Amino acid sequence: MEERNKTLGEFIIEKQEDFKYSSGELSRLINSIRLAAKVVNYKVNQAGLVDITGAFGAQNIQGEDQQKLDVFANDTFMETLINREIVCGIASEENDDFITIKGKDECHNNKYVVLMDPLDGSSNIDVNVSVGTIFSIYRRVTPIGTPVTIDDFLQPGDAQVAAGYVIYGTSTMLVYTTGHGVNGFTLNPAIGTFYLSHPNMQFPKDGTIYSVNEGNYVHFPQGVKDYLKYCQREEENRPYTSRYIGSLVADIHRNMIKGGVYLYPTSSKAPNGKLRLLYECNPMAFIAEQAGGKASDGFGRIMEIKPTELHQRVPFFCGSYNMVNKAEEFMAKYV
Ligand code: AHM
Ligand code: MG
Repeated sequence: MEERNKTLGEFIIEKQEDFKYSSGELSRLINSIRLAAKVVNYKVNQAGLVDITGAFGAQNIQGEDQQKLDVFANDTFMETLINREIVCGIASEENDDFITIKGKDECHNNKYVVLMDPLDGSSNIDVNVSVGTIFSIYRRVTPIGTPVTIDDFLQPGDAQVAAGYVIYGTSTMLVYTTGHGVNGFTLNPAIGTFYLSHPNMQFPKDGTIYSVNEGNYVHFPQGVKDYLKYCQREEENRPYTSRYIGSLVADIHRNMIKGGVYLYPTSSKAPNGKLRLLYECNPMAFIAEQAGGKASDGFGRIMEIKPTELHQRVPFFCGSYNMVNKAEEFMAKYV
């Protein structure tokens, strides 16, 4: 028989013993995410055919206009996780507050909470550019059998049990880690199955790509300005190449494969940066570190930050290890 790649389902079963708490709950949870990802993928692919592009007509908690697909993706992930009674709580970038899920017999007996950005990069939807879903999974810290509280969600990234993203790109991939490396699975749309296509993904230690919204240059801190000038200087393997899609998932995914650094620093317009610690930065940081890369707020590890609020923003420097180090060196000059 011709050998074929493992499916994601097969991989999850095989790896179950790697999971810290191997009751199978985490495996079922990742399976639910896989299912929701396929539903969202189907919808994303219909953009242009049915009326799903454009604004929904409401704003989220951060005052950003919600897109129809933002709302669809949020509902799909929420419904899937709620219906399968697989988690005890969910927090989403699109919702003001976390929700509590009572689960089987209304006993609050599930162990995990999920934090997610259901459709990241939504400004790209209408122009047929890659978007993504980002998720982060923690074990609850409050006792089983009680409703979740905010403490279950405000955990540092280091406490993550699993994290990952789905990229709806030229092909659709699900990439995730449970703290044992990073693996990527590509969806075969004809049969609706994810196959292991990128085993043990690794950030090259060095790279030649920098990804930043350079339109904000004048608003950046001096350390970032100096680092960008360093990237552009004609020396050694520089100038680097500038590549910025404006979809975090796609920019990080490319840089993980090719070698590069992604920056969303503070600016005079956004004094805490733009990206959300819990929904975007922590899961991407977990992936980056598990793939041999690095994630920082410019001065220290993202995953050591103790969150104080659900929708907290943080500056984000993420990518090839040596490149993030170099950016930090420039930042340190202005402390
Ligand atoms: P979103 O969650 O509202 O989609 O915003 C996050 C996105 C990231 O995917 C992307 O890297 C960044 O915002 C782009 O922001 P900007 O347009 O300011 O460069
Ligand atoms: Mg986002």
